[in-house]
Amino acid sequence: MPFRSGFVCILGRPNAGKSTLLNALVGEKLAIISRKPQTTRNRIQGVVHLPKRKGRDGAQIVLIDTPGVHKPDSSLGRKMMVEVREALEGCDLVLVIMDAARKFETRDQYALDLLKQSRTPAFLILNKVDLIRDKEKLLPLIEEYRKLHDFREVIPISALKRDGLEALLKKVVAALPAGPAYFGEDQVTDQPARFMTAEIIREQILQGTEEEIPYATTVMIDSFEEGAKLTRIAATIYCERAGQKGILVGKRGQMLKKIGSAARWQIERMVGTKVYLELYVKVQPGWRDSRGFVEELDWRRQLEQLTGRPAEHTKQFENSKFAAHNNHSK
Ligand SMILES: Nc1nc2c(ncn2[C@@H]2O[C@H](COP(=O)(O)OP(=O)(O)OP(=O)(O)O)[C@@H](O)[C@H]2O)c(=O)[nH]1
Ligand SMILES: [Mg+2]
Repeated sequence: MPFRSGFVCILGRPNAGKSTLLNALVGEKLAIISRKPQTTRNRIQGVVHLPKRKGRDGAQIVLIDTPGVHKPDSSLGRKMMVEVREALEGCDLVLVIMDAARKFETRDQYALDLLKQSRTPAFLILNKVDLIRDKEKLLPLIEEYRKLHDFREVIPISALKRDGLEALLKKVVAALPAGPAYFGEDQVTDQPARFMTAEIIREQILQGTEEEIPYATTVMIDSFEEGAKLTRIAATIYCERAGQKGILVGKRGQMLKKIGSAARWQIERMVGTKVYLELYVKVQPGWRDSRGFVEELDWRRQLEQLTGRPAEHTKQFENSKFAAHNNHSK
């Protein structure tokens, strides 16, 4: 059998476990996770390398994690939904992730509507089955979903416990066309360290704060200087109101210190050097509703500004289908 490859979009409502699945399949933490819905704001690419082994053909799966499908009520939300649509365009297979521990709701229909518009073959992935003691209970749910869409496969998994992932990978590979390896063995994502750093900081905010703050916050990297032994990073956390800034900074700066040191530890593991991290907090009233500000947050756009070249022309996209994929979606 020939080598197989393709682009596989992970689609579903907020909190279904899309990013947990991406990380579990790639085997590295590429996307941040939280208990709060609408954690992921950009599409995130992760490459699963499956070299040829005895009894198995070689394959490469390019997964694209996406923001949770929802009805947007801000510029940020609308941009998130654009990211979902761009990820869907030109992909070979869609993995629709549903939370098996919840009943089907009208809100779940949005993801199915997008799927129907894309006309791409799809698998239904019922996630979080570790929460269901009586697996028989899955059967009526599967029936219900089957009536709503013609899924090629229905696969129950637990992304968190890594249950059912081998079976899932096998079926994904079988559904992909013959094709080349688009990415080198050592490449797992297109996301530069600079932007993963912003996400790591945002994850600490999501985990450490409550109510409006996680949603009203964003992180921008002001400078990122890599040295052989030390990486110097300055980043600004934007929030919408003075009261939020007060909480983010905390008494005598305690909160900001906590966010900084937890993030620094993870950034050091990623870049492989010591990290000097400077954090600032700024109030940017109503940034979520500012189209201009939201556009500036887009790391692909920031990369273009930093390099003076369109993102798809950076080294890692050369000769790849992803470049075509990106051009296509503009
Ligand atoms: N019990 C259980 N929890 C899970 C499983 N997969 C994910 N979770 C939890 O569900 C929550 C949401 O997970 P994420 O991976 O961030 O979900 P997401 O779909 O990427 O969410 P958004 O980015 O907000 O759209 C986290 O608390 C995860 O730990 C699973 O298989 N079992
Ligand atoms: Mg996510």
